[in-house]
Amino acid sequence: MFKAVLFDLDGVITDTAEYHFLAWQKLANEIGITIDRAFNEKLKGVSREDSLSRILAYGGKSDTFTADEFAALAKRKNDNYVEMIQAVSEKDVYPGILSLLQDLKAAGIKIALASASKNGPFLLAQMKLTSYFDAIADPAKVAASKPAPDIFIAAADGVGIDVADAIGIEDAEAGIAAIKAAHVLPVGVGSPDVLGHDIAIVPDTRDLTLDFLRNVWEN
Ligand code: B16
Ligand code: MG
Repeated sequence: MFKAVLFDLDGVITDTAEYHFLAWQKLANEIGITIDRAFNEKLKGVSREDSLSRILAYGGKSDTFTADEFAALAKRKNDNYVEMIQAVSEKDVYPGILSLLQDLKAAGIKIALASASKNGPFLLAQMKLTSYFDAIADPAKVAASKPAPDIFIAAADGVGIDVADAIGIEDAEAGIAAIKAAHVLPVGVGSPDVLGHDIAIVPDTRDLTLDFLRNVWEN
């Protein structure tokens, strides 16, 4: 039986992707780049700095800004995003997630956060979920962001469980790649066309039950 579940945040626990999109779109507009929701798919699970690099490359402005200006742009996006997420509350937890966390706790299975977001601890607190988490991996402390395995390895380490005894849950292509590279068992939320046909996938977080995870583990 698995001993830990390593959760992605954005797209698995709640839908902060829309706020990320709106904040990036505002910043991109300010520097003369137009992004749409289709492009935003490529930013899911990707760190703040890597997201900005992708936006600048998309707009043909990779060499336009100095390192200081780049940092200021990333900060401007985050300030705007942080303002938006002040409104996040318990109501924003995706269906099925609270009962899964409760069932995992009751079963003695460790729970860790493996989010690329530096705002992860704040969001868990807003949703009143902090007490369910035995560890929150710090994305500022890992060498490489998703699709590298680092954040999932850090999350497993945080709860003292071997990666071979853990399940990772993700909604993004970069995140599933990170889980696989960490040698954690992946479970996807979304579509097999995006996440791959070789892993267990649920279309909706309502399907993420302890029984479902047990079945995935045993098969
Ligand atoms: P922040 P996840 C990721 O969260 C988001 O999907 C991605 O869009 C964002 O750029 C990244 O966190 C960094 O977030 O700017 O708040 O540090 O899916 O890994 O939970
Ligand atoms: Mg995600």
